[in-house]
Amino acid sequence: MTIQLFAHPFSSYCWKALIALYENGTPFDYRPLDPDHPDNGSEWATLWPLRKMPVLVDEGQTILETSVIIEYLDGTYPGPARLIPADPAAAIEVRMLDRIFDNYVMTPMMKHVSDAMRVGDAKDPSGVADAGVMLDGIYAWLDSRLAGRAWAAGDTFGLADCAGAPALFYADWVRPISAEHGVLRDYRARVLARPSVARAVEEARPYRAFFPLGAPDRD
Ligand SMILES: N[C@@H](CCC(=O)N[C@@H](CS)C(=O)NCC(=O)O)C(=O)O
Repeated sequence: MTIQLFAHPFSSYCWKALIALYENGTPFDYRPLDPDHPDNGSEWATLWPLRKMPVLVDEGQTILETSVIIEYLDGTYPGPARLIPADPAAAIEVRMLDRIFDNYVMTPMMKHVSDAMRVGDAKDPSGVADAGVMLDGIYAWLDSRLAGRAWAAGDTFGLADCAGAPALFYADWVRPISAEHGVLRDYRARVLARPSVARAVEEARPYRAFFPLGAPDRD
């Protein structure tokens, strides 16, 4: 049975799983979550009532949460790109950076995006201000942590980069990484040029008009 991924090409967390699949050329059945495929949406809502995407289904198992999806792919369908190192000490850095990108880049980036879709009293300016402070703080930390590294956790592309690529792609749109954080800016450019990531960027391009803050004319 082929792996099925319920996803949308513009979703940052869907990119994270897609990049892992593309890295190893892992065959899968893309189940788009869009108005043209209402059956996919109904099945997805049954699989994961919280309606978070992506969701991976394989061999009767439903795998939720992108970090776990990538652990699953790496363990069950290993390819030339090992996304989590076998060495436990190296794996700690990879997993730590993965959590940092999700919690402290993706989350405050999404706060900006979700607030832009709210109207009137539902808006949360102080929450957005806090999210901006978090992004500034994590940009500075990452700029120092990534110094001298080709990829987020060292010399090898892996899980942390699958998380870092979409998080930094969109975070730089909502709160540009300043020139003083040259290491981080260079890492973002490098990771966006990786073929698996470039493919996700291209697949998302037709949806940019829907970016609620206005997509910048770059990338
Ligand atoms: N922690 C989850 C986050 C998934 C997530 O928040 N996905 C977003 C799309 S980028 C989503 O489904 N948003 C819809 C919503 O929150 O209603 C993961 O790693 O899979």
